[in-house]
Amino acid sequence: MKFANDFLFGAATASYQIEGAWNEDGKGVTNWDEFSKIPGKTFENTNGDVAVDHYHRYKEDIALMAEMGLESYRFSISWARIYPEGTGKINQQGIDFYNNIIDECLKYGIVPFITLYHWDLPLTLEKAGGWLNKTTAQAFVQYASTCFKAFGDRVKHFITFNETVVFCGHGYLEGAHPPGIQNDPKKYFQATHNVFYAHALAVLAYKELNLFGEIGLSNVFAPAFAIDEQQDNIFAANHANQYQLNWYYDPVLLGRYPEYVIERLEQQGYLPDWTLEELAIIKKAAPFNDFMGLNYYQPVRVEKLTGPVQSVELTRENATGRPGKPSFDHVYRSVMMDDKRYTKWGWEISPDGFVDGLDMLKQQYGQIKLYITENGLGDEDPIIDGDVRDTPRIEYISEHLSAVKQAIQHGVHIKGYFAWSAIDLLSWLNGYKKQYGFIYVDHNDNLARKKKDSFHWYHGIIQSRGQDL
Ligand code: BGP
Repeated sequence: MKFANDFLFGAATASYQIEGAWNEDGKGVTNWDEFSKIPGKTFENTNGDVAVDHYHRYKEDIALMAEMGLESYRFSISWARIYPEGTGKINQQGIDFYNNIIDECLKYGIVPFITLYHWDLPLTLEKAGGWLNKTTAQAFVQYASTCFKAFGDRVKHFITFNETVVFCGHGYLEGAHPPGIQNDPKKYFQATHNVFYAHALAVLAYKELNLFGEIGLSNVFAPAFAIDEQQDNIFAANHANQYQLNWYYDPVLLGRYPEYVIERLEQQGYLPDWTLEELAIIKKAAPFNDFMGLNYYQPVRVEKLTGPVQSVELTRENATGRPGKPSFDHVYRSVMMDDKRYTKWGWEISPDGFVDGLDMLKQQYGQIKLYITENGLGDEDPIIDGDVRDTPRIEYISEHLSAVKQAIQHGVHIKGYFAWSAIDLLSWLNGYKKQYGFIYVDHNDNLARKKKDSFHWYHGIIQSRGQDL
């Protein structure tokens, strides 16, 4: 089977991880500009001040993407370039920058796929309460509408938010992302609700403009599976899916929150403060949401917790993907299993979990339109005689594209695949050591770009529309 001609082969990046130029051309300061400079927060105290300098090298980077045959490029807009203070006055230089990126993509026939929020929040808004403050939702709609009007003539695919579970979870439970708060479930659930509300408002605002494009949201896709057939563990997996999956998919796709979670949050006193009007907006927007973006890296293997819970020290590793932590409510924990494969950072490699998860999603939500908006291998790539030999990445993407193929054959409606990432970039907490790109960036040689083995391989896959996978 070949992938259909309208299936998009793409790759993704995010503003903070790639652009640099953190204080240039009128850009405001963001939560990440501040947070990454607190000693010990990131690996080797790396930050995005320069990142891989895409801000100045975007022409070279997009030319390479075109050479690779990329059909679509998913990138994010830094809110603080458009509104340095989050709201108020627009910074024209920010609009110009993204217009240049879009036009450069279109020059090569690359479809621009825009994420509006990939975690870099203008610091002024963070200081005013960030996602706990409902005015942030209003500010987001203003910012989003400005982007729709400025770019919507040429951009036909908008993602409102990237991975709500991550920036809220890391922000209010693990304290690993800004605002760095630990163990505060009440705040965590409140922030998620404010984000769903902002998403719904943005969807409605977009549809009012009649721009004839599509809008959706990108969620983490980490389906939970029980480690064995035991009833307790099966219960734990269902519980995990309710909190980690349905809580994030239901409001966007169905316009309501899962009853199972609501009941428990009510008992525990963690129910967000929401108004009937906000719930009505979420409901109204759901039918207008055009697609769901899935960021799949790994499934979760879960085990029911019994007896007293041993507290696990939060490390950068287990806060960012390595299994081992108990859930916030101490119902289950994620585990590593002897018969599974893992990356150097302890993330499970499971194309089968991908197919099973996609089948489960179809069962629950029907044939909704999906894009795989992230998938890829974080690795330390070997350089042999000057060439970047990233064979494990080729294997990883090959296996996962085959999984996508299988799912399509099962009737799952997937319209595109975006590898993470187009080019090596800054990993939020893991610096430059953890690489994901098809294009290597040499930090010892003025950030020179170099094509990896996977660059040529992906080119071939796109050319043949994945026929040989
Ligand atoms: C996703 C984020 C990306 C990217 C990726 C890899 O959660 O959307 O921005 O960072 O994960 O994560 P990491 O860099 O931690 O390996």
